[in-house]
Amino acid sequence: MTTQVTSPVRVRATDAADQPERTPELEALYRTFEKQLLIPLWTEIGELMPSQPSSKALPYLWRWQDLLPAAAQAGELVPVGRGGERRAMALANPGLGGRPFATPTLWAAIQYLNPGEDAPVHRHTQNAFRFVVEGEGVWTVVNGDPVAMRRGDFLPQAGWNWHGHHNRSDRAMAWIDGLDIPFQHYTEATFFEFGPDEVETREAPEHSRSERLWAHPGLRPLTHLRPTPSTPLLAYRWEYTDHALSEQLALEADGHAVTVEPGHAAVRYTNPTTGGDVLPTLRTEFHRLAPHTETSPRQETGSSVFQVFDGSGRVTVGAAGWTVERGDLFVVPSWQPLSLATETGMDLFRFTDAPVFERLDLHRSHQEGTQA
Ligand code: GTQ
Ligand code: FE2
Repeated sequence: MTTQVTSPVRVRATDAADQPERTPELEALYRTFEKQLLIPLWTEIGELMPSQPSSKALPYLWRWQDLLPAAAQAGELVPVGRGGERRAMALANPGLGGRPFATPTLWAAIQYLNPGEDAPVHRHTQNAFRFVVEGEGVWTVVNGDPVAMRRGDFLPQAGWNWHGHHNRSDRAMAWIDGLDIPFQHYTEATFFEFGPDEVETREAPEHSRSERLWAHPGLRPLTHLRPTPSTPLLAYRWEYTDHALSEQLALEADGHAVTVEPGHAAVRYTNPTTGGDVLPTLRTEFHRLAPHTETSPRQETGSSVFQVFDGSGRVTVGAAGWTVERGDLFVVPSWQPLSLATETGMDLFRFTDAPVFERLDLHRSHQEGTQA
């Protein structure tokens, strides 16, 4: 008995320039290539080496008013516990073949925890953060340090730290998770470990130990002078982000050129030990548009996910466009021009894979009307 092994390799039919004539002899050669698992460059080059980035990911919008009820329904039907680990529902970009990936490198999910529930302790090499668009009552416990989560807070959590979440309130809470799961998946270099099933919940302090040590601008503990690749600060509180942005716009109104462009204030969350990005693979920022502001189109290599935190506006990504409001999430694929416009004013949280691209010298950006 013989087993028929079909080669997974196909020489692509292409209408690219400079292809040899498809004679019977050439077709036979291509079948020989396929049997030997060979693919010629000349049929692939257009796809593999395009003149500029052409992302498979599509611009796409998920509305909070649809996400939240679906997450709440999962809260009724799906227990959270060991094995499944998290009641998290990932945004699956329609261009990425049904994988739970928002972009080729970024994971974005809505996570939901009922009153009294624990998301069990684990650790993984994937870098993560939480961002809270509404609600409170969950403490995320990172290496035994309980960190309260409230609206507007940004909570980074570097790879390989133990973490679990506990809802100590009498109301369910939802938030978004951002991770580098897709990027790390391609690296085939990831590790994962289970910790205790229950989250340590004796303490529920207003401020985590990490904030008590690190949340003092410009002040570095003399016991911690060595730079670390990820931020040691586990919570960036809304009151500081809000104040930094309103002060930028106030300074602009006083005639100081401190904004990214007129009416557009922005801050980046940084690692206080380096001044660089909070996590080795993830960049996170917060943008505030004053009322009646329109940004000029900007394109960048690498991809982004945005969440509207407040206000409303109009988003244009390449050929796509949406009217957006609080909680809505949208994806900007590599090199697609993005512009934002608002009448009421709009606050947006953003995360990107830029640190990876910068470190590999693959980062490029272009903004209309500038040289940068
Ligand atoms: O909360 O620890 O959305 O490990 C995906 C993987 C959340 C988490 C996610 C995770 C977590
Ligand atoms: Fe996790």
